[in-house]
Amino acid sequence: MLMKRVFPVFAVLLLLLSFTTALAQDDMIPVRQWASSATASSQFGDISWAAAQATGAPNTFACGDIGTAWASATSTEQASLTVLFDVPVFPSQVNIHQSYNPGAITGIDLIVADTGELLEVTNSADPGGVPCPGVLTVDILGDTDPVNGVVIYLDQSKVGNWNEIDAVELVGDAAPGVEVSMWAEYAEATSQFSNSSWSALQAIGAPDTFDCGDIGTAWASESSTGQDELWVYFPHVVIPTQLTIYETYNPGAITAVDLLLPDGSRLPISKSSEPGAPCPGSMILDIDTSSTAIGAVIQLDQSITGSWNEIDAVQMVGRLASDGLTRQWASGASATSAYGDNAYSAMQAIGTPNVRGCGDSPFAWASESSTGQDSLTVTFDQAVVPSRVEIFQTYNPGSITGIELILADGSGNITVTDSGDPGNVPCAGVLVIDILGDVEPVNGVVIHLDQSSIGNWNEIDAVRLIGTAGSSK
Ligand SMILES: [Ca+2]
Ligand SMILES: [Ca+2]
Ligand SMILES: [Ca+2]
Repeated sequence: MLMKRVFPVFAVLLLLLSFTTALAQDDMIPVRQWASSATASSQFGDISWAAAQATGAPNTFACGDIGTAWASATSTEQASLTVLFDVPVFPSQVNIHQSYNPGAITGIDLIVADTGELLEVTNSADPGGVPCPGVLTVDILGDTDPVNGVVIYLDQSKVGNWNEIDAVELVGDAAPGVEVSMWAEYAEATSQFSNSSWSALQAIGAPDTFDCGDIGTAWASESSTGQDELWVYFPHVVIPTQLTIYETYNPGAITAVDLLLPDGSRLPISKSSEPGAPCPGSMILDIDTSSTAIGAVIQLDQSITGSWNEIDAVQMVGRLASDGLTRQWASGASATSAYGDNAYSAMQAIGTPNVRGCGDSPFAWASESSTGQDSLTVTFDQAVVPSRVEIFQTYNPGSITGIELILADGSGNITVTDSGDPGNVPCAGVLVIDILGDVEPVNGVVIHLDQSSIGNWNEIDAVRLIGTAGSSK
């Protein structure tokens, strides 16, 4: 990763406000989260249109009968979709992203984390008029116990066709110290066997490799006997208590595991060499630390096993904490041009990284012309006093000429001086722009590119904004 420090130019206004909100956050930690697991009364397929297609950030950016959203078995049935979340919260809002025939939702229940009790949310039926694709927002009024799930009820006879659901977001406040169990949300590795099967991103999310074998839904390094590292990142900062590594081929090569701390440093976990595990099997590390963590680095020496030690998934359990920073992936996007309306559209820069290596991918934004001057604008749900912008590039990095920050109060943009790509970001790789100095709260970034300088598409897979909460939510 490249650390680029830049010195933006602007006035100082926000010190007092950011200080006040930092104090208020000592009590509760604001959390926005996408569903991490899902089940349904029925589903159209085991992979496409399965309930699991409603987990994670939105990834269906056109209105249509598209398999990256959940659909019930038949088109006009009464159905329910149950989604669960990593962090129990005092809820304030549920956002239901629909990608086909909105209008069938008759109401929602919330699931109480401790008891599993269902709480009916009154007046939560779709009132009509939600665009497609579009979001049904249900504001939760009144106090509840912490909840970690939502049940969505549909009567599709109302719309006469499938009402497909792409993603569900739960917004609320969490108590510090509450136990969180979570899967990696993105991953990178010192090498990967290919840009699709066996890529590092095959190690994110819940396990999806259920047999012992050389199977492409797990990460594998380039060389079968190589020394490699797999870096995994989680969606929430915790004081970790346990790390579980799901191995699906030749366990035995893990020589050490480090925690990744929020400041980017590494902290070794004691007794983290591989004792050997069944295959498929779990290597479970109990962790005793007072440090906060947001990721882990798994080190392997496959000369020990003489063959690939493949890793399917990594889970971290811990107590929710906050280092005062809010980390957000883009939730909205537009561009001066795009190569496609869905594939390659600006929307493909929303959410967590989902391009599995360096290459021309429809899951990243690409401009219409391979040599054009273009800009990509991404927006975020929460305004923050920015400390860092990370631009995940998956094809021909090098053409970014600079960025602007969009002020949350609508008063304009701030040009970040000297924020162009210095030309040594790897592919795939991240351009990191540290924002120094005091800035008013921002909720968007404009990225300018001049692709004539490289003569090919500079594709952007994802954008993350890191900062301190700069306004009340
Ligand atoms: Ca989806
Ligand atoms: Ca996997
Ligand atoms: Ca993407």
